[in-house]
Amino acid sequence: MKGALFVAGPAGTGKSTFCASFKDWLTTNNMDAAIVNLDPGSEFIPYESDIDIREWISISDIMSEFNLGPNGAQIVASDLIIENVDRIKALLDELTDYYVIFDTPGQIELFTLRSSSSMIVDSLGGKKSMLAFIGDSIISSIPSGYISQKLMYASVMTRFFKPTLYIMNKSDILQDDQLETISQWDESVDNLMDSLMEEKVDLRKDFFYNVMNSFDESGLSSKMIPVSSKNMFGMEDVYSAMSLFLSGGEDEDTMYKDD
Ligand SMILES: Nc1nc2c(ncn2[C@@H]2O[C@H](COP(=O)(O)OP(=O)(O)O)[C@@H](O)[C@H]2O)c(=O)[nH]1
Ligand SMILES: [Mg+2]
Repeated sequence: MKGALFVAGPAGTGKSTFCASFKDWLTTNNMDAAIVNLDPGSEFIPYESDIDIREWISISDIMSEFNLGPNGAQIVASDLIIENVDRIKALLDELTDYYVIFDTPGQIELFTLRSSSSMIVDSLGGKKSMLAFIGDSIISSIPSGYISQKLMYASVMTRFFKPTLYIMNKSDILQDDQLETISQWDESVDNLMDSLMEEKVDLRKDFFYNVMNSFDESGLSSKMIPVSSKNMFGMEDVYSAMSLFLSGGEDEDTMYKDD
């Protein structure tokens, strides 16, 4: 495997669509790429998976076996993924020169909050693992939505402690001036705070200023990469950011150390 990209994010932001488009972009550019579907609960996926967890885990079987509703079954299913790791690894061993993209469960907490997930990432991707957080452009176009998603991104980083790209998907839905405003928020916390105060006039600013400023100061956070999985916009930027890490540009041993 050349690299392992685990794609996480809130429901409906376009994780699965991004997986499909990024694989297409890689193969169109003469690279070998494969998708592993790690979402046992997905009913429809917009790609042909190379490895699919649904071959071994079925939500409806879990519901009847454990007498659970769909939500409880999704939680049990996420924890059962770990039991199939050796099978998946055996199949991954055949994908020597491949970039492998892992699609994760629809609801972000099913992946981010389960302790089994970081074991899954470590055993399947090892040192070549990184994550892509997929945020939604429409949510990001309002300051409080932008901040909420950045905090979710931080929760993914906290849990996995791996290099994590911040991808803003569905940028095709926004007007150019909206995209420009969001990129100004990404560049400068002062710009973001000015807009936030306009949205929420009675807000105490210090907390948000300090939280958002810490992203910049720590250097841990990746700059936002605007993407459209619908029209392939931004895929090359995702590849460049991924390559930078894989080629040692972002050294995984030092990136998260406080030195
Ligand atoms: N306009 C637009 N829609 C998108 C894009 N990516 C995904 N979608 C749509 O968003 C919805 C949710 O996508 P899906 O990939 O299933 O999201 P997931 O739950 O995060 O895996 C679907 O209707 C997709 O067609 C995009 O870049 N642009
Ligand atoms: Mg999905």
